[in-house]
Amino acid sequence: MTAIRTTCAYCGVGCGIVARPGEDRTVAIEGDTRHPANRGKLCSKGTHLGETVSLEGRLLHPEINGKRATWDRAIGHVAKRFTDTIAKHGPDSVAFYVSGQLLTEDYYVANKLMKGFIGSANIDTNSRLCMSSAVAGHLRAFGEDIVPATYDDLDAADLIILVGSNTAWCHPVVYQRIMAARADRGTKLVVIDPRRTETCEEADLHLAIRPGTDVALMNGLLAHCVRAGTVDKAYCGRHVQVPDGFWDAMAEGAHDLWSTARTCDITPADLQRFYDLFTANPRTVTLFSQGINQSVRGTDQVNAIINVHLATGRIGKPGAAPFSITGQPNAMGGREVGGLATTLAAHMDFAPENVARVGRFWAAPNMATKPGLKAVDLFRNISEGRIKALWIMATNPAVSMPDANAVRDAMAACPFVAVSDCIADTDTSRYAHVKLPAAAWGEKDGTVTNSDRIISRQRALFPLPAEVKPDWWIVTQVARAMGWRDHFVYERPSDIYREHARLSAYQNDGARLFNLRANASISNPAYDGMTPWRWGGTPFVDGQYSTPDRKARLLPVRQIELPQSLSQWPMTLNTGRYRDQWHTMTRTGLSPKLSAHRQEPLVEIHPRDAEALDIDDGDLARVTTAQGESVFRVSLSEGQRRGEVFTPIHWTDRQSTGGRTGLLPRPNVDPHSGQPGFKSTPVRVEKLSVKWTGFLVAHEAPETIDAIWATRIRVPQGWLIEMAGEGDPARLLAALLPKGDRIESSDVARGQYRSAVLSNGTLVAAAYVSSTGGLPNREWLVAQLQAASAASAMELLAGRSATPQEDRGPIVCVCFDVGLKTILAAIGEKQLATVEAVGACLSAGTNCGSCRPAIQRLLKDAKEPVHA
Ligand SMILES: Nc1nc2c(c(=O)[nH]1)N[C@H]1C(S)=C(S)[C@@H](COP(=O)(O)OP(=O)(O)OC[C@H]3O[C@@H](n4cnc5c(=O)[nH]c(N)nc54)[C@H](O)[C@@H]3O)O[C@H]1N2
Ligand SMILES: Nc1nc2c(c(=O)[nH]1)N[C@H]1C(S)=C(S)[C@@H](COP(=O)(O)OP(=O)(O)OC[C@H]3O[C@@H](n4cnc5c(=O)[nH]c(N)nc54)[C@H](O)[C@@H]3O)O[C@H]1N2
Ligand code: SF4
Ligand SMILES: [Mo]
Repeated sequence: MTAIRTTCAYCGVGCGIVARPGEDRTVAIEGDTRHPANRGKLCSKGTHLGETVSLEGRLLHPEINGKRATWDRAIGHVAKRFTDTIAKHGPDSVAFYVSGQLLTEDYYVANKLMKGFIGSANIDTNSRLCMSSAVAGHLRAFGEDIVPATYDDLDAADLIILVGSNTAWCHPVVYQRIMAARADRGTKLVVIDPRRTETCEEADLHLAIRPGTDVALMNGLLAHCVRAGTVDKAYCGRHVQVPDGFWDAMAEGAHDLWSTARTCDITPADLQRFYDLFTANPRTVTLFSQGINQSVRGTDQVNAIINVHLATGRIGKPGAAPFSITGQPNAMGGREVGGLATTLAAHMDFAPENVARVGRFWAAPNMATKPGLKAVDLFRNISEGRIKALWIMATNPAVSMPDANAVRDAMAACPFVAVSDCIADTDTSRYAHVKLPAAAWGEKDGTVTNSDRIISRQRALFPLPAEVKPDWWIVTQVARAMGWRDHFVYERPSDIYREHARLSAYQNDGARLFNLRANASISNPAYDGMTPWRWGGTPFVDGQYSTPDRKARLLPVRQIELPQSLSQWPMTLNTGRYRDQWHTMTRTGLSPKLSAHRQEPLVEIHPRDAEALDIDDGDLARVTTAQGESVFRVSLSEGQRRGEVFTPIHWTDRQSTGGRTGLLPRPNVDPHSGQPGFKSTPVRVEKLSVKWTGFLVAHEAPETIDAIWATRIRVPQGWLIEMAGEGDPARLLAALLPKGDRIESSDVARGQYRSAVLSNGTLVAAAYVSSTGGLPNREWLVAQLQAASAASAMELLAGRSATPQEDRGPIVCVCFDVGLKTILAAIGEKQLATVEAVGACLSAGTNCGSCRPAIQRLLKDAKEPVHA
C-alpha cells in the first residue's frame, strides 16, 4: 500500500494524514507526524475517516429533474438557465451559495465566475454562518482579515483563554496541544462558556457567564487593565489609533468589578481571579469561536476581545494574540479567495481601484462593483422572488440555515436550483432541479488553508467513481458553456492555484499581507509535492497593520441591554456540536464508531428547570420557538445554566423526525457581519407524553415508521432506530419488520410487544415496544445483527443473553469501545485516580484521545458522587 500525504476532511485544525488506500476503497489512516498542525495526532473523526469513504449513498451521476442525464446535458442545462435568467432579469437575479468545505481551487473559480463574469457579488458561503463576525472584526481593527496567531503561540503562551469555544469537542487536536503545553509548562487555562462543557474539565477557571455578556466581560477586563497599569501605553501610542473618549468610557461605573460580575452573572471572586491571571501573564492567547461569532452582537464581541489585546500590546509577539479559530477545513481558503459576498478576491474589497485591478487581472467583462447579499438576505430574496436561479455547492442550507423551514420554502419557490454534492439524498438536494455529482474527500485534489494559515494539499486516494467530477471542473465547464471559454481554461487544480497565487501578488505593494508570491509560478511537480507551509509569517510583529496609517484601531463597543424573557418563550435555546458528528451527518453519520458516542439528539436542561416542567431524564420533550418545533430526548445536566437549553445541530430529515435543531433558531443577524445569532433563541420546552416508546435494530432501515418520533443511527451492519408513538404497537410491529421467520411475544397487560425476524438462522431485525418503559439493552441486540448464528428465540425476545453480560453503558471511548459503566466500575474497583491510570487499565483514551476530558469528568464524578 502506498502512503499518500493528505489533509483531514473535517475541521479547521487541518490535521495532516498519511493514508494508505487498499482494495475496494478501503483505506488505513494515520496522523502525519511531519504535519505542523497535528504532528501525528488525530481526533476520533479523523481516525475513523476510513468508515466514511464507501460509495454508500453517493451521488454518482448527474440528474435533471430526478432523471439521470449526461454531463453535457446537465452542464448545458445549468448554463442555459443561468444565462436566460441573467438576460431577462439582470445579473443580480442569480446566486451561488457555497462552502468552506470546497477546496481553494473550487472556491476560486466559483468566485471568479460570479464576480468577474456574471457580474454580481451574489455569492455567499456557509462561512457567513461561521466566522463572518471574526472577518468583520478583523477588518475593523486591523484593516485586513488577518488571524494574527498560530498554533505555535499556544505552545508559547502562559495563559490561554477559550471564549465561546468547545475546543475539546470541536478542535480536539488543538485542545490536546493545549493540554500538552499545560503539562510541559503549566500554562493557565480559562474557559468562558455559559455551559460547563468537557472543555472546562481541565481549566483553572470556568466562567459560566450569562450568554450574550462577553462584551461586558471584556470591557470589564480592559477597565481592570487600565486600573492595574497593564495597558501598554507605548504600544498604543505607536501602533494603535484610539478614538476620542475611549479611555473615559472605560472608567465608567459599568465596568467596575461588581457591575461586571453582576451583568455577567458570575461571582466577583471568580472575576477577580480572571483579572489576576490576565495581569500576571502577558503571554496570553484568547481563542474564540462560535459562542462569540454566532451572535447578533458578534462583531462587537470580536472587537471587545481584540481591544484587550491591542491595548495591552499582546499581539504580534510569541504566545500573545487574539485567535479566531476556523471551523471548516477550508474556511480560511475561502476568505483568501474572497468567497464571501462582502469581499472581492485575494483580501481585496469593492473599492473602485480593487474592482479595476481584479478586473484587469481576470480580463473580466462584467465586474461586480458592490457587495452581494449575505446568506440570510440571500435566501430572503429568493423567497421574495428577486433571485430566480440558485446554485448550491457543498453545503446543506435546508438544515444549517436559521429558520430552516423558511429556507426550504424559498428553495421550493425558486424557479431553478442546482445542487453540487457528493451525497445523493440530502435535505437540500430534495429541492434541486439539477444534481451535480461532486468528488468527495478521498477523491479531491487541491489545497486547503487551516486555522493558522497553513496551506496543505488534499490528495486523491481513489479514482473518481462513476461519473463523479471535482467541483472546480463542474464550475469551469458551466462557465465555458456560458460563453467564457477562454477565461476558464484549466486542466488541473495547479493551473488554478497558480492563478490564485498570482492574483494575491498582483500589484500588491505590501498593503495586503495575503500574498502567495512564492507560489505564483509553482510547477506542476512542485504543486504535487507541496509540503504544508504557512503564509504571512508572524503578522503585525512590527506593529504595522493593513490600514492606511498602518495603525490598528480600538473600537468603542458597548454591552447592550439583554432582552427580558417573555412568558410565551421563557427559556433560551443554545445550539452547537457533538464530539463525533460533523454538521448534517452526511458523512460521519455513515460511521458506526462515530455514531456510538451520542445515539440520539438530546435537549440538555438543568435538573431544576426540568423539575419545574415535570420532565424527567429520558423523557421526550417538545422544543418550540417562533420559527418551529421539534422533539428531543431529555438529558438532565447540571452543566447547563438555569433558563437555558442546548440542542445539537446534526440531525436532519434523513435521520430523524425529531431532533431537528435547524428549524428552531431565529434568523436575526449581526448588523456588521450578517452572521446569525444561532446561540440564543427564545424557546419553550414541554414534556411530550406518548403511549409507547421502543426501538428497532435492523439490517435495513424501513422507509416509513408510523411513530410520532423516530431517529436512527448507524450501527455495525445495520441501524438502530429509537421510536415513540401513539398508535397500536402490534400494528406498528407488523408493518415495521421485514418478511422472514418471525418470532413474537406480547404482554398486553404490561404493554410489552416484542418481535424478531430471522433469515437463514441469523437475525435480520428485532423491535421492542413498551408502554410502561423498561426496554432491553440495545447493545446486546445490536451485536446480534453481526452474529453468525442467531441467539435462541427466548433470548432474542427477552432482549438479552441467557448468560449475564456486562452492561457497558454509553460508549465513551469509540476507538476501543469502552463504555461509561465499565470505566466507572474500574475507577471504583481498582482505585484509579488519573486518566492515564484508566488508559493503562482499559486502553480508553490512549488512541485518539478525544474522550480524555470525558474520562476526567468520570474521575471527578467518582470522587464527588453527589455531583450529577
Ligand atoms: N465534532 C465537531 N467538530 C467540529 C464541527 C462539527 O460539526 N463537529 N464543526 C466545525 C465548525 S464548522 C465549527 S464553526 C466549529 C465550531 O466550534 P465551537 O464554536 O467550539 O462549537 P459550538 O458547539 O458551536 O459552540 C461553542 C460554544 O459556544 C458557547 N456559547 C453559547 N453562547 C455563548 C455566549 O454568549 N458566550 C460565550 N462565551 N459562549 C457561548 C456554547 O455553549 C458552546 O459550548 O467546530 C468545528 N469542529
Ligand atoms: N443552529 C445552528 N446552526 C448552525 C450552526 C450552529 O452552531 N447552530 N453552525 C453553522 C456553521 S458554523 C456551519 S459551518 C454550518 C455548516 O452547515 P452545512 O455546510 O450545511 O453542513 P454540512 O453537513 O457540512 O454540509 C456540507 C454538504 O456538502 C457535501 N459535501 C462534502 N464535501 C463536498 C465536496 O467536496 N463537494 C461538494 N460539492 N459537496 C460536498 C456534504 O455531503 C453535505 O451535504 O452550519 C451552521 N448552522
Ligand atoms: S482535529 Fe480531528 S476533525 Fe479536526 S482536522 Fe484534526 S483529525 Fe480532523
Ligand atoms: Mo462553521
